[in-house]
Amino acid sequence: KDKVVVITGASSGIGAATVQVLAEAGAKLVIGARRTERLAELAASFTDGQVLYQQTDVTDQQQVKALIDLALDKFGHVDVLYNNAGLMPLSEMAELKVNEWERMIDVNIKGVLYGIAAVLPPMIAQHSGQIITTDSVAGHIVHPGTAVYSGTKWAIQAIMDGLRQEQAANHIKTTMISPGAVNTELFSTITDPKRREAVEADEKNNGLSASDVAKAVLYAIDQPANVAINEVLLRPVTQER
Ligand code: NJP
Repeated sequence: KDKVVVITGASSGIGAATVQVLAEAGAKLVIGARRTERLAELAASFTDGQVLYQQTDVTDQQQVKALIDLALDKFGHVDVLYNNAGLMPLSEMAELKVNEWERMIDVNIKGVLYGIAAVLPPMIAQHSGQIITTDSVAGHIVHPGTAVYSGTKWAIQAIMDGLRQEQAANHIKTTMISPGAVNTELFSTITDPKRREAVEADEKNNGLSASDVAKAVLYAIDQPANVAINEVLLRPVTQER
C-alpha cells in the first residue's frame, strides 16, 4: 500500500484515474506527462509530498530517465513503473498518414522502451520491482483502420513477455493492462473527423470508465511478492471484439 509508483501519461484518462486510486490506497507517486498544469492540479489534491510531478515527454529518453531519477532521489527506490502514455490516431494505411504512424511508434513503443531502460538498472540492483504497460484489446485483434495502432500494442506484447522471461530470476514482475473501449480523451488524437466522431460516441456511450481500469492496476500491484499478474484484459460487457 505504501509503494513508490512512477506513472507516465498521468495527466488525463487512465493515468490520472490511476493516480487517484493509488494515492487513495496510500502509494507515493511520481507522475509525468507534457501538460504540467493537469499534473499540478492532481498533485494538489493530496497531502504535500505524496504525489510529485515533473514535465515528461516520453519520446525524450533523458526526460524519462529524469522522472525515474526524481523518484529515486526523493523516495530512495522505485517499486512500480507504469508506462501508460499513448496515442491512437486511427486511419487506414492508404491515407498515408506516415507522421501519425511515426508518432505512435515513438510514444507507444519507444516511450515504453525508454521507461524500461531507465528503471531496469535500479530494479535489478534491488532484486524486485514491477513494470506495467497499458496495452490494449487492440494488442490481440486488428480491424481496418487500427493496423498501425494495433501493431504498436502487439509489439508491446512481445517486449513485455520477453522482459518477463529475462527478469523472472530477478523477481521483476511484468503486467500488461489491456482494455477495450474506455471513455477518455484518446479519440482526440484521431485526425479524420468522421472516424473521430464515431470512436468518441462509442467510447462515451459504451466505454469503461478510466477508474474501472485504474482498479485493475491496483489489483495487479496489490498482490503478494510471489504472484505476478502478467495481463489484465478487460472489456465493457457489450463490446464484442
Ligand atoms: O487516453 P488520454 P487514455 N509524452 O488521451 C499522455 C491505452 N488505451 O487514458 O502529454 C508523455 O486521456 C497524455 O499526456 P500529455 C492508450 O493506448 C486506451 O485512454 O499531457 N505523455 C495523457 O496523459 C494509452 O496507452 C483505450 O498530453 C504523453 C495520456 O498519454 C493509455 O490507454 C483503450 C505523450 C493519454 O491519455 C492511456 O490512454 C485501450 C508524450 N509524448 C488502450 N503523448 C481507450 N481509451 O479506449 C501522450 O485498449 N501522452
